[in-house]
Amino acid sequence: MLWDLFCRVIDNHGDLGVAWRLATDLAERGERARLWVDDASALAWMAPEGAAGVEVLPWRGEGEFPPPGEVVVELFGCDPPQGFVAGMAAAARPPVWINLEYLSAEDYVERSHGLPSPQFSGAGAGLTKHFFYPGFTTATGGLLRERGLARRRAGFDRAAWLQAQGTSWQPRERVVSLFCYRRHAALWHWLADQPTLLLATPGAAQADIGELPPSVRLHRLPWLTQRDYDHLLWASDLNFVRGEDSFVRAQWAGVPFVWQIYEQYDGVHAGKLDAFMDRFLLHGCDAHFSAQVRTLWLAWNGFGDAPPVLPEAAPWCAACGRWRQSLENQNDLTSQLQGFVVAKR
Ligand code: TRH
Repeated sequence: MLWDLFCRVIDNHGDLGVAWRLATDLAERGERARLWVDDASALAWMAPEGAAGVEVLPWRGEGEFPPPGEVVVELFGCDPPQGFVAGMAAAARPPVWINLEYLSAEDYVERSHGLPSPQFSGAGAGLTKHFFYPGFTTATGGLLRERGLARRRAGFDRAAWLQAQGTSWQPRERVVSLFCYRRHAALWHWLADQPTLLLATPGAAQADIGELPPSVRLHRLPWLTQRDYDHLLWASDLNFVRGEDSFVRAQWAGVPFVWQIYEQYDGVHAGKLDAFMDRFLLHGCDAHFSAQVRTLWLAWNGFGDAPPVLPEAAPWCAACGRWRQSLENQNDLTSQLQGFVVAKR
């Protein structure tokens, strides 16, 4: 099938990051994807070589559009152009129209996933849009997880990859990756307890470094391709991630991670953060460990006091492994999307 994906870049890189990941996953499964995006500039580093089966097209307001494919996915309620929607309404067999929503662990996701939204006005009057919610339970649309991911991860050579990035890894050194909106002042203190190679991504992670503890070696990374960003997560013992896509990829990496949530002006991100911690810490974690993780994550997001130390590595690794396993037992998002489309057609 031909899938038209629409993406509007609001800020940061998650909108395009998710869109690109979905487009390439569809293409790898034999579908064809047209990715309409208003600002594709980040693809120059995220995916400089493009991908077979994915065509990237500029979305510049209204204008002439080709007839739609069999499926239209608007990411994060970005409203495809009216001219394109008119083409959908005029098609002999209108495409299946999906609004792929933001990821959340909150309960409403299960209730809202798959709901229809009949269109009563505008160019799409008479059509029905469907809400598709990614999520962490079987009653949601699941998470993006391309085929062969676990196999690639298992064959990954950390020392060789780090060397190729222009750094080296010394035995017994803890490797930490850092991708964030802002750093907490306590980070250097947390990392001071053992030899650490700190791999900082561009932006806030690298800004105003100041004085590092003697135990920390800093390596500044350039923007990596999306594939290499995964390698960074696999090479690390602890990942600081943010937003939506890097947060999911850290869960597939299966090692301890700290999430910085995208801040919303009305403060609703606090509830979203809590909802995820509640689910994650349910999986066989004892009270002491759960409290340690919760305090750390809250502090990293600007809520509450900083803990004096990081949680112990062993229970943290075990919790992340269990969590990954529970997610791997669920159907991935692209498979679910394909099934949903077939059922609606
Ligand atoms: O950039 P983000 O903060 O994106 C955010 C969130 O998605 C948020 O929910 C959304 O509302 C906002 O954008 C508009 O973080 P995220 O989601 O992790 O996206 C980053 C993408 O960049 C992800 O696909 C990974 C990719 N990436 C690379 O490819 N190379 C890199 O070197 C780095 C650091 C990231």
